[in-house]
Amino acid sequence: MEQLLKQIAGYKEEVTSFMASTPDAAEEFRIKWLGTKGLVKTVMSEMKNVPADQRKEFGQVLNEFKLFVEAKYESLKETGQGNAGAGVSDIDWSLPGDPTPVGSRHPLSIVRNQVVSIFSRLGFAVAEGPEIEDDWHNFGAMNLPEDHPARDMQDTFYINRDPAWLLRTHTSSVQARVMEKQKPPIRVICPGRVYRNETISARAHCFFHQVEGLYIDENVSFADLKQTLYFFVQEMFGKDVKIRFRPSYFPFTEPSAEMDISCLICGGSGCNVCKHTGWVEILGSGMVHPKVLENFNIDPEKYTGFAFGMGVERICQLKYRVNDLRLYSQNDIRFLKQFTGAV
Ligand code: 2NL
Repeated sequence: MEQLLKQIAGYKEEVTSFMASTPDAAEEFRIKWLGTKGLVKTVMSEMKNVPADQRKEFGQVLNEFKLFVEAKYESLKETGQGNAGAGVSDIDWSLPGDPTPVGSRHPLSIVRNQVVSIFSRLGFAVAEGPEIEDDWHNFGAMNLPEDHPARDMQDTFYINRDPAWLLRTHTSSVQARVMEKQKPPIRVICPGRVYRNETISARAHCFFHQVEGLYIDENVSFADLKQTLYFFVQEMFGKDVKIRFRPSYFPFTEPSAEMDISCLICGGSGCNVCKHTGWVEILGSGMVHPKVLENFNIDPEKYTGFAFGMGVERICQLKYRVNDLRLYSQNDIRFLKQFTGAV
């Protein structure tokens, strides 16, 4: 009896200090202690040698020992270790983790940010406005006559419920709102989405993105316009790029001019991108029409201004060789992930 109690105490110590050292340590432990030929069964079988008057007391000791071993086995199974922090599990913690895919900025956002950043270095502030506009801010204030084709249902999206409202066709409506609130000097850049009722194809979409600029102060000249846009082109496309202006017409500017840059692909010698002319068009511009200034009570005798507008898709096409406008709005991950890392 004395002998047996000592043996059980020794077993208890052994069980307590057991630590998993291999992935199947729990199973080895079970076979050694709880298996059909295990040590728990062996000590249990000693019961028959215990004198009858001590059996009750000894039975309790044995039972407690069995529960103790079973508890240890459960904890070995659960943690794979039996002792928190010690031993080994079947997870290899040294393996690298699963890669987390990194998103990328949309190419139009990248280019828009670059344009905004270049003009902000020249002192232009960013202004934004609503995409749903009224006729006055989008057309009337910009000197577009009542019968101008742009006002036609064919070209502009009017709101069905109330055709007094429309989806802005250019961001000039934002500059209109700036001129309404602010007196010269005005120097703003307006990036935003605009809408035109077009059949969608590789070359046309029913919405696109614009950046327009407006600079009004005393003595603002066409030379200022040229130098500002020349600076922009050099920052955007590099120092070797040349510019040229062609006379044009917009109702809101007079005189008006479209600006070309020397072809980035062939450097001016002629290719399909420039249709063998050596030049590609990138923006429209001009001196703000006196009627537009008058619409906002800005005296055209005292103040002059220049304005310009460019399509972000167009700039992006020239920078990144995107040859189908639809790619910008299809969200095809194979297209978008090519811009990973750009800001
Ligand atoms: C183009 C041409 C242009 C403007 C936009 C403008 C704005 C005000 C007054 C006068 Cl508030 N003009 N904007 C002027 C000339 C051209 O855009 O081809 N855009 C994509």
